[in-house]
Amino acid sequence: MRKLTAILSVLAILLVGCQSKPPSLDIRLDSFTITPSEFSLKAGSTVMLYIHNAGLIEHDFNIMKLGVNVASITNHEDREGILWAVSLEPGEEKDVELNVPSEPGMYQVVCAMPGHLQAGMTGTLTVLP
Ligand SMILES: [Cu+2]
Repeated sequence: MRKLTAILSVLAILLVGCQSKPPSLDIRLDSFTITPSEFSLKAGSTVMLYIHNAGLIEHDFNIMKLGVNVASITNHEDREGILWAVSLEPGEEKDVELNVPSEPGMYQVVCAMPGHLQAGMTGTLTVLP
């Protein structure tokens, strides 16, 4: 019985350990899609994003500032409306920590490489209160 108690204690510690890890989200970039194109995260939380560029060309993943909805991005260097960005070479995978904005709302997500937004690389991050 004592042994069982010991095993259960270890399991409990392991479970607590798991719960303290931030939630994660898989994001796949391809030519020319962002999957999932719509996702929701809790305001002010920390989330691990596992981002994979499955395409044969460079892509990036940008969260636009709240209220900035771009119809087109023609200049990759124009970073003014971008809140958070990561870029990936073909085949590259990155684990990155995202501090979700504290202001709830709909944030546009885009690939800012020339022409990619127009080709369909756009999505929506809903920040939940
Ligand atoms: Cu792209």
